[in-house]
Amino acid sequence: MEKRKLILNLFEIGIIQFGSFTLKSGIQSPFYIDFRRLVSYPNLLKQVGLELGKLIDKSQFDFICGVPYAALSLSTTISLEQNIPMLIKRKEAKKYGTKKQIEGVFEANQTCLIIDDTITSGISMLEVADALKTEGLKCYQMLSVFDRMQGGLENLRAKGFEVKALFSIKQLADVLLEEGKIDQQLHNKILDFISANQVPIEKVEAKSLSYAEIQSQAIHPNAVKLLDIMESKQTNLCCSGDVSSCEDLLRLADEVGPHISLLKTHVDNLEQYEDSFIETLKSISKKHNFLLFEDRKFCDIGSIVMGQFTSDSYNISEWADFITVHVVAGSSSLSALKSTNKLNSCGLIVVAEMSTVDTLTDLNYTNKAIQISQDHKDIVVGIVAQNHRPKHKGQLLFTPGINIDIKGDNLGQSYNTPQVAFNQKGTDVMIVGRGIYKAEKPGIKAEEYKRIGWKAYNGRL
Ligand code: S5P
Repeated sequence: MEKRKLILNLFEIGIIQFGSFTLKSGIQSPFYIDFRRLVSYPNLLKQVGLELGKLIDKSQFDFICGVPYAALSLSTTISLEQNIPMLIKRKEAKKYGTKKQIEGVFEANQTCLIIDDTITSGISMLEVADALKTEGLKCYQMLSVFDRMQGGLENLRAKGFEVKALFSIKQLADVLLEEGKIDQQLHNKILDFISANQVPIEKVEAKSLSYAEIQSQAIHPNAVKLLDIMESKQTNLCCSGDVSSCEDLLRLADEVGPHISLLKTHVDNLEQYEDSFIETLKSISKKHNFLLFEDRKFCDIGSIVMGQFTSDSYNISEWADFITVHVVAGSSSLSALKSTNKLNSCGLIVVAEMSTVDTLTDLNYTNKAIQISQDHKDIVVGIVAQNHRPKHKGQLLFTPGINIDIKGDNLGQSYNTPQVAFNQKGTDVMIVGRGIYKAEKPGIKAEEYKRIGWKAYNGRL
């Protein structure tokens, strides 16, 4: 079938629609492409499969794999038509059993072509490529029906993939204009939208995995536990309870408890600290189902951090689900903490980059801290950082310096909004202190942060 005819047929069945559509990112788009409708038109599905098939050379790969769900029917069509074995990427990784992300019969080092219906930023295809790589497969080529011309094709090529698309939004708009299906004004609006909404490679790199995907690769039991809580309570909020007395902290914990997944403490800042305080805090954490994160930022030589972690005065190793560590002393301090045998019940969070305006954590330091975190992936659940994600896919990014009302505190702290943190920097967990505990009603404020944070996380997927 001629390409022009194919475009007109796709337009007729409503796969290409014009109007005002709100995209997942919140942006208004003058057009919408929905290939999921194609399964209701088997003849047309077959035609699209045939046209895509003309763009591939099956001697160059062993399998094809469609990006779920919309491209599954396309890959099946091509697979049947050309007798090419198929693989299926699970949308949600299995929680139990093999934890396998790719279904099908394959061996390490075999190659796979990835198929999608639409390229926007390139992120979805990259995620499938990552999942294939994790299973030992190789991927060099990608194919899509449609390119929205928003930079995705270039992003994927910049990452070294050979990418082809059957047609672009410009070709589609040109055909529909020539055939009188849209007018010149709409044609201009489409092209203006494309040039104003390019997705740069930096945004693609900041894009992080879904919580389910992180959980499927998480190693430490507390990371798995935390992600379970986040999903079940629908909150990625860590409240930093930096109040000065135990009494105030217990009150705060009870108020914000229903809205948080984690409570962060600085117990050495608390007046009137008594051992019984921790017992009460633990019971509040059980009641509201959140975990405890002591932000002690251990940073000395191995023999000292071991003592600080296990000493009687705060007994941190006995109650904290997570602790922060600096790696300024090198990876040996992490090995020392591990040798206490207390890290099965407590995960480490490495401070890789700080939020202060004059921080000394430059790129060189941050990269080394991320590398050390990866090297210790059995005990490190994630990193604290602003602009960098952990290397290991099962580790989380925790980001402090979040406030929806102010930009800084005149003491060096600088703030971002949750939207910036989740959508531009790929944050997984936001840490909010004064934004919540200084509010008149911390419980209500925490609920507001919870709602904004969850929405922002969903916007990045
Ligand atoms: O870089 C950092 C790392 C941390 S852990 N910047 C930070 O602000 N923090 C902590 O996050 C800090 O110790 C404080 O407990 C919290 C931020 O509090 P806020 O009141 O500024 O939201």
